[in-house]
Amino acid sequence: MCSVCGCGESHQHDHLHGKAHGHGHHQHYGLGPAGLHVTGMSQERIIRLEQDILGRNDGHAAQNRRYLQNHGILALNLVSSPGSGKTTLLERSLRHLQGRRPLAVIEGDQQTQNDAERIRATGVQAIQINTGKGCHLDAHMIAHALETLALEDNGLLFIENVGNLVCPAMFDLGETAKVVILSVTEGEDKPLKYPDMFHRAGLVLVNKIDLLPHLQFDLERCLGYVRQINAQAPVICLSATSGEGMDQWYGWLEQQAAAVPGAVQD
Ligand SMILES: Nc1nc2c(ncn2[C@@H]2O[C@H](COP(=O)(O)OP(=O)(O)OP(=O)(O)O)[C@@H](O)[C@H]2O)c(=O)[nH]1
Ligand SMILES: [Mg+2]
Repeated sequence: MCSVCGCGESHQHDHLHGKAHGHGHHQHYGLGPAGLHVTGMSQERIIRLEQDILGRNDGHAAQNRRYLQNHGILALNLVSSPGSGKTTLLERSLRHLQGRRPLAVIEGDQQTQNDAERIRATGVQAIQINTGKGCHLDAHMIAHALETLALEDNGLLFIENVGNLVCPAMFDLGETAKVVILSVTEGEDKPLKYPDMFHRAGLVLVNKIDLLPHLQFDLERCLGYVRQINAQAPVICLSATSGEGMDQWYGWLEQQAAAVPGAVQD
């Protein structure tokens, strides 16, 4: 009996060294201490590298968090797979929020400035960060963007992360909360397939509900899967194009903004 994964085999050794083991047609490479496999690298070395990279990132994230707190800024990190509707949601939200508080957006994509241009068209300032081959924003990138933005005190900062449900989960940016967006065209089981991301959500938005009549998407089943991974995060179902459910999202934003202590006066 393997004490690591609890199956009837005797392959603890494989887990400890990060090798896959198979039950029939299933091979799992994530059962070692590092939780992942890199060919030619020991589990211990992967862990050391990860601690080094994430440790540096966390240092920058702590500095960002201090800066944002000192300026009374609510910062939300929007994460999802590509095309779930992050920018569409932001365009509509920014038009609604304009004039209520200072606003700014940091856009993350591997290439193009498309999303920053879409945001600027609403009249809100936006910085585009292109990550090249990188698959996520990190806290150091955000620190530079914060310097350039110089968002006014007590403002609201949206960070649209690179569309990817995996890597952005690992990198704290110093944000107040992660907002995970799942659109109904992606299938109900995404919370189970990408649990790290859903586990870290402060809020889950289920977008594109206007499409439900055209899809075989079991909303209740999806909400059950979200609960299974994260029982605390509130869930709001909405459509960024039809506007249904947007009032609940604005209500959540108001609540979060009210909970941020005001800027520190010097
Ligand atoms: N029907 C419907 N379509 C939507 C909704 N929200 C976004 N879309 C469409 O989904 C597509 C992708 O939207 P984007 O806002 O660019 O998605 P994104 O998450 O910002 O995409 P990336 O930045 O590339 O990851 C566009 O064609 C949008 O018009 C929605 O609520 N309903
Ligand atoms: Mg986008």
